[in-house]
Amino acid sequence: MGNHSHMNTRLVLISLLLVAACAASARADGASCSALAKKSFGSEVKIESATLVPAASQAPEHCDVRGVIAPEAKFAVKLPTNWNNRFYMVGGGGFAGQLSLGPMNAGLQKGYATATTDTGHDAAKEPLGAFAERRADNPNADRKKLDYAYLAVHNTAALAKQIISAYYGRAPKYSYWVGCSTGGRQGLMEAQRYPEDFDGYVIGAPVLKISHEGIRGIWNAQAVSTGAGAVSYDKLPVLAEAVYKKCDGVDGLQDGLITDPRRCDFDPLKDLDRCLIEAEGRDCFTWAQLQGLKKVYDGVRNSKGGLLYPGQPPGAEIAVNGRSGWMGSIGGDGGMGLVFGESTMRFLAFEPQRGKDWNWKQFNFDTDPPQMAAFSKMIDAINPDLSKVKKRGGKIIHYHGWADALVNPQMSVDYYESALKKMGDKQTKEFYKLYLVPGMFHCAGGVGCDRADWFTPLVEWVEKGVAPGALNGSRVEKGETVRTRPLCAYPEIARYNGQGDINKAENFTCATPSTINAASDKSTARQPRREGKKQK
Ligand SMILES: [Ca+2]
Repeated sequence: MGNHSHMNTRLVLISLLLVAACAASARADGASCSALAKKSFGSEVKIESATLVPAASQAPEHCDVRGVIAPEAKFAVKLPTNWNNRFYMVGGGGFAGQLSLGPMNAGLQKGYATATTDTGHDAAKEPLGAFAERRADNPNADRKKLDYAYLAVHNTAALAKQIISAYYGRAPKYSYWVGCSTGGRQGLMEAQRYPEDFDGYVIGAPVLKISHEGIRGIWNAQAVSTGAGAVSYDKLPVLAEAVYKKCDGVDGLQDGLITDPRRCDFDPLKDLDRCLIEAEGRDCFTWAQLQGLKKVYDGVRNSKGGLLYPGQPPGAEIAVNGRSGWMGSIGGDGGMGLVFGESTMRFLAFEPQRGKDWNWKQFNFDTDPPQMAAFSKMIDAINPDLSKVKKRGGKIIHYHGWADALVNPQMSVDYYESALKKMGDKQTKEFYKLYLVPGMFHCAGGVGCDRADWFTPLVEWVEKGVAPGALNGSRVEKGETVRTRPLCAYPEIARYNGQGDINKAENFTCATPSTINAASDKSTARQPRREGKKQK
């Protein structure tokens, strides 16, 4: 320190500026990028490559860092040369198992340092839940299950921040999570288990109770994908027409949208035409089909009538460009709802594992769900206590399409309600808002105003304290905006002002609806109806 005492302040300043200038220029030349590959980030981390990628249409110039966190969690961290001092991490989908490289570009283009993880396994080698299967050639099965449940996301977020600090010489000022579906669950899990990781979260259509999503996929398949109750996809237009005939106008406006499906008591036994003879006709359903559909809307129940999972809200049956919201999820061959459910039960849900020879027809709705408690505790993002997020100034924007047939939007409503109850209504809404989008399918698509910028309002909220009110939803068909509508923070809904173009947001106001007996309340309290002999 003796030498320094002889330096005058001016010299110190000049040398500091020189150091800063060198650091800035070194960043762009690729040397400091490739140097990351030689840097140690702990014994668990192996950096496989660090490459400076020139600017292209998808992304600006950035340092692309790839590697593995032991045992098998691959990651990518991308560091733009012109950094905005912020971190942006993207989530995965389904059983994950791959890097979400495409979604990183949205952040990268705005100057965010970004990260993604495959959550500890490679879906190309181990599809669906096979990564968790205990086999001689899969020694890390248990750890891979934990990594998929939550750990790999946290470890990757922590590592990404270390890499960011090493590269830029400073930590990110703000950190954001953006994900939908499994990515939504991952973000909620972070908020619940590791609230220190992020300042803001965009949580889309989260598979927050993934254990029970599996149960419901099997339930729906047993109801309408097999046996006498099977409903083929070509019957969905008839179903959709009946649903919208009954439910569209309940909100007071015939606009092709069901504002709140909980307010429409659609009942297949009353609202669909039964075939006169027990042979299926084009526009009618057999008694067995009606009963199967009733089960889908009523929800998953055990033999005593206890509700295990809420029923599908009406509205997702409708088709866009010939594709019904139910296709790939409910009806037909059971789609992903069934495939995911069965794989979950084979390899993740039970101890001991049921294994690859188990099939979905064997699921027992009385004895199996209680045996899934340990799995649920590990993987479901259902802890309503987010007070640590609030305490550190964190903010959450959560959205879900009301016409989502793959992940039931009622789960988002139930979780949000549980958070309001746990932390207080006003206190919760100060940092956490839920937006339900009428007519929107899983994450996007459908008949509603599904185009919305969820991220910019989140940043405004986190960094400037500007709380989001109604957000701007729009519907685009063939490149043209054909409808705009305010997306309202729950429990508010968009109400028509009574005059003006129903396709223009300006003619709607967010308003608090009168209290309803929510479908979930109703169904938890209600005993199953006796599905008797005669049709009403
Ligand atoms: Ca309507």
